[in-house]
Amino acid sequence: MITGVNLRSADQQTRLVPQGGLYTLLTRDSRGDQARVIGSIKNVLAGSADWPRILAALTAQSTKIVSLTITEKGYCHAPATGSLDTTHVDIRHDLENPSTPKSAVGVLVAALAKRREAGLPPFSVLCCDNLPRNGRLVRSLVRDFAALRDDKLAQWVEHNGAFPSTMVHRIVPATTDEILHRVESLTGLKDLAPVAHEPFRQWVIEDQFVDDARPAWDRVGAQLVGDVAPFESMKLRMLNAAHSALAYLGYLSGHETIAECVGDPVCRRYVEGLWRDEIIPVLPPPPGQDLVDYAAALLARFENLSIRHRTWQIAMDGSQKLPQRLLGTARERRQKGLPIQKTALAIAAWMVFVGGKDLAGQPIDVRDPLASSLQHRLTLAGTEPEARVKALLMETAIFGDDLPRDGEFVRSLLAAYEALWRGGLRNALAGTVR
Ligand code: CS2
Repeated sequence: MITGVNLRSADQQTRLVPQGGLYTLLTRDSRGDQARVIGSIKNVLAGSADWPRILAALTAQSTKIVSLTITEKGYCHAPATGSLDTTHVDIRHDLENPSTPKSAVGVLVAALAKRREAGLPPFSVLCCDNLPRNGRLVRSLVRDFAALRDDKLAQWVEHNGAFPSTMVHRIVPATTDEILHRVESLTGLKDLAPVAHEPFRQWVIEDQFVDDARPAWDRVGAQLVGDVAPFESMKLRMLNAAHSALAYLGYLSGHETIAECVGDPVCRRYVEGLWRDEIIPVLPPPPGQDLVDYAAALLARFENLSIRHRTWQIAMDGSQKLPQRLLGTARERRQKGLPIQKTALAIAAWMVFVGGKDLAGQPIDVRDPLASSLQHRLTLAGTEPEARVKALLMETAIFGDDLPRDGEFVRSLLAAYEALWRGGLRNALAGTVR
């Protein structure tokens, strides 16, 4: 039995509960759309109003797994280092009010503490977000938060808990009215919570659960492996890196969707070059995987016109995404003395984007947990490209301590930013694929 929980908003609960938890999956590609009703969710709880019932569900003996899909920013960590952000307003709240937590980490720790008191084993925590070594990351966040409350609790979690890493891979754009109408016309049913997605799917899971308790996911296509890391780096540095690069460069080019970006020959050649020249040469593939084939398959998936995946949607929360998607590649290339021109152009496009105005001076709706800090740095920096780039590089939660001190990294970024700012986007893109 699956209980859905949303800590932030009651929106999904309002949609799903009257439907008995049923929702439609809409698989879309050039062959057409296919609808299938899913009946796995039995209940949906939301926000602080439901907290007693959320806690009861989390501390039930029958609860074996708590999976998390809360996006990168839901973890309240510093993206560059992975450490718990103890200055985060929700974490501060939860440390002061441990029995009525707001953050996911605070909720997990409150429930684990109760399970320990009740003599129950912990649940396994299954992180399904796009973060590097996501299980290990959540383990350390939970342990560090627990240690701020009670050392014994932290040790108990460390010894008894399980935090398998996972890699979830399927392109799923946000639901729009067009999707609601399409589902209704296909099924004759008014579904307020459908999910549209591409046909491709991949779920790689580290097989490490408390008391080995997990559903037989391997029987329905999941890959249960000893080490997820190579799969996850490949996905983050190939698919997600290309997504973010195209999101910023595409948005600034006036492209609304990823399919439009790869339909534009200049953007397409840029992303092919980014994979071929900069990412693949420093990425060890999982056993048996050819990265050139992988890139070709990604490009074909990006071309899917029925998946209207907006550049603006992917551009959101860049501060939480850049480190694992683009900066890891940049760092490794710099350590090897290799050029980073194309990677730098994507980072520079992010720098323009978070400035809140496109290259024609039109306002951009920037959504990012660090937006106000970034904006403040830019306001102090003024209008000169060099000052703006250097100001943004001071955001160590994104760039760490090392990259801002790497002269060649800074020079490459400056060159890319200037190329965008002074020469315009088309010239800058064309300049990297010559
Ligand atoms: C995207 C991802 O929104 C984004 O940042 O890059 O959601 C991407 O579609 C998924 O990771 C694909 O599995």
